[in-house]
Amino acid sequence: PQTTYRADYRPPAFLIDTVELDFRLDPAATLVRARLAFRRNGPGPMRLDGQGLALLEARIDGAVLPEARLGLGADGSLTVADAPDSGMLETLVRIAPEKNTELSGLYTSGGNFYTQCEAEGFRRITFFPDRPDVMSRYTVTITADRARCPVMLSNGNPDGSGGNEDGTHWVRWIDPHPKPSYLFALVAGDLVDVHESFVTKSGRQVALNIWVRRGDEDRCGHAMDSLIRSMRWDEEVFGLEYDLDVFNIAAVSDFNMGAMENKGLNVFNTKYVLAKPETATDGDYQGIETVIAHEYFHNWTGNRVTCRDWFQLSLKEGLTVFRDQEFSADQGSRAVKRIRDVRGLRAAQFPEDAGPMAHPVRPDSYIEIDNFYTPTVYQKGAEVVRLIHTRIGAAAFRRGMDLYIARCDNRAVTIEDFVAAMQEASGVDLSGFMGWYDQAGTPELTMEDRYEPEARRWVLTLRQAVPPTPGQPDKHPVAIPVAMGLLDAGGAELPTRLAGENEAKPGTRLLMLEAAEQSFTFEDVAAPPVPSLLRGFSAPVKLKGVSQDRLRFLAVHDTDPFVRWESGLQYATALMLQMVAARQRGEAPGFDPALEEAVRNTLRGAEADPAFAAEALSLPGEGFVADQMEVADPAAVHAVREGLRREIGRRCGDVLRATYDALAEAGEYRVDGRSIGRRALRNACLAYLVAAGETGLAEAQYAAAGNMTDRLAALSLLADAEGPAREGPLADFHARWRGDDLVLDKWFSIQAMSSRADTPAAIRTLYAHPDFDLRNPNRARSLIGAFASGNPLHFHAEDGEGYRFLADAVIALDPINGSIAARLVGPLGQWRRQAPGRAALMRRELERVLAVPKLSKGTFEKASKALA
Ligand code: BAL
Ligand code: ZN
Repeated sequence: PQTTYRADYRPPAFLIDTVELDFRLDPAATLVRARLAFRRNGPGPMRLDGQGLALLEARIDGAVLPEARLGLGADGSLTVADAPDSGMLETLVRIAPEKNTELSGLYTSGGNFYTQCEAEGFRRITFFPDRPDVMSRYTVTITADRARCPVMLSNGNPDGSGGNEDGTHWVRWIDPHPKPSYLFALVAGDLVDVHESFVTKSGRQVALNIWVRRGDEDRCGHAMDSLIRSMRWDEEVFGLEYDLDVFNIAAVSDFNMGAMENKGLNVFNTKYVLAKPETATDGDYQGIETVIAHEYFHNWTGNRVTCRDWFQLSLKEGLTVFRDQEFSADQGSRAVKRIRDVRGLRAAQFPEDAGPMAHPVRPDSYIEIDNFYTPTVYQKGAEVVRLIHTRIGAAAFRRGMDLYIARCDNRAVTIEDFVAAMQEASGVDLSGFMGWYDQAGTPELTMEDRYEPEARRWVLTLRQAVPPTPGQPDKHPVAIPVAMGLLDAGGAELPTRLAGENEAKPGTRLLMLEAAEQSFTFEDVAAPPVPSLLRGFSAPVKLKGVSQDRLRFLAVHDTDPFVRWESGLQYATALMLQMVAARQRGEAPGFDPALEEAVRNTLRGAEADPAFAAEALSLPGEGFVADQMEVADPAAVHAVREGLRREIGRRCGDVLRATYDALAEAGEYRVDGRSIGRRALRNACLAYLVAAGETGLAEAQYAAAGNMTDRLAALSLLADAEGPAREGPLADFHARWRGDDLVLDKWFSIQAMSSRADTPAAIRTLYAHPDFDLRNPNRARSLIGAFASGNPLHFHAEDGEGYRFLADAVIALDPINGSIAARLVGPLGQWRRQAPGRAALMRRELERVLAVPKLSKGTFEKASKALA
């Protein structure tokens, strides 16, 4: 397959100013007539992307194009010879939505029609220069059987509808805003809507609709509420107002991504729309709020201002993730939100940055762009936007956003355009931040300090190094903002004065590390201080050189909640690594009493912020601990972590039980931050108590639970148990929810992640279960993805059965949906960090995948790069 390089970018030969699309919907044979008003923009032939389209007719300015002027490429594209410099190109094509299992382009799900066009799905609908720098105004007319498709939606505002004598009807939609083809959408079928209205800050009325299958109407309240809060927040924080008369959201259960920001018609995975307390966990509720906000915020950062080419993907995704993170932080506890985001970054992005698919936030090349919707482009991209925000401050950032939008509205631009706007608005030189966009790898930040008592001076030395990554052996220093403060021996925050400054500053201050090594000298320091670095995780780096003593101190005393949490996590991680090493030497791992003290301390202060306490109580994950090892040992890490959980549960049983009992839900179920925090803390206590042998408590909670959060928390603990304590609740859960896809996904995932010895065999049984459906991406992820990414113990089973299962599943899925298969194959790429025996088994499975004839280019790219 062909590689596309960023350096090869050329402007399009032709622009398309207006697009008129006429759809005659039929699951087996949909007809699409397109009228494109084109004009020359640069040198080159008229080449239109296309994939799997049956061309029935082609005309320019009304004249039929003879076959001799039409070149159909092996990739499905269409080249028109001797095209004039401007005119109207008209094509008629036939497609078969019901045969489209890739779920890219126009497809059917449950008898309804949906589209997914990002990144390159529009070419599966009609011939078009399917690239984001071709922005056009669309008019869309849809005709379909009235009974089958009472509802027919597209982008923009409705512009008329009518009936035909043959039992069909039509609707027309006009989108007044120019947009790239990846933002086109069509939804049609038998859907019902939940509606509200919203008045923008300038007084414009907007109709808000969420379209779902009949019967799901009672599960849209949280999504609608989140949408309204997002719209208000974007007006208040960024001054950005919605720009159409309607905002439609359609939910579909077969969907490759989480959701899609199509202009005026967002299409959502049902997972990020539907929720009621009996079926959705607190995590689901939070996911809905985040994704609804994210897609809505794209209306300006992505849609009105879009990307010039797909290498700039983080221009819209990093910025929009930053915006949704800020929105969620403003809805509840900023500190807890930051902790969760950093946890997510470390669980997914740091390993990617250290693995075979490591790529810069702005990649240099790709084979399949779908493979670059990654934690690096999204989450690290958001961190880079946050670095700029931290460096220039909120007020300058807002001015920068105003300038960016004013200057780039209705244009397809680059990351340079964004950084230039921030630089101009702030007056700060941001050139040192470009390395964050162009270099892969997680920088390592090492600290060293010395105290000079006679001079009352404290000197901090910071060094940075970015490890080599595939294709990038040599790295340059980047700009790293280090938010920091100093504590005295009693834990009080000290004012700080750097050499050369006239006055001491109170609280947190920002140091800018711009070279490979820099020292910072602090004056008037009466005694050796304890430094608190990277407050709020001010940069996505790995901090080294902080002693265990200091971590213990900071975990209790720091004024910054993030550093308190982080210090506890790093302390526990170092401890677990020592225990793993002891175990590998055949020694008893022992128990550090500081952990018991930390748990008791956390529970004593838990009432003030239960969500924070729940975070502080969670031990580092198995994946995170294994990632810190030169050669991972998943079984040893699992054994050490389980042993610690058991020991903490045993030693702290009294306070854990008291907290568990005190937090019992009283009154009505609520999903506000405090209630969510209380449930999280209670379930964290339950997990320790069950680890110490109190399985009955989980059984009782499962049976009595009035909401999915508590029910699932109990069930996931019981899934590791033996005998009827496990089988009864699992069977009950299945019987109760077998008609509900989203809940049934949880049933599959819980079993896929079980640590029981029979899990590898159980996975095969679940794969053959009548409720398992490889064609449904959520279901495929719920079993295959949950196992390979969420069960390191069994995925890395000594005999290679976990790897074999994953490869079998990828090979079966690839011809159905290559995009999802490519996503799932990823964990096999971790072989370099495994012991030689496991590494060889993983490589063998990658080779088996690569040997499959007609492998999708996405899976080929992932598997071949993993082996390289
Ligand atoms: N643009 C793809 C889905 C999302 O990031 O919003
Ligand atoms: Zn996005």
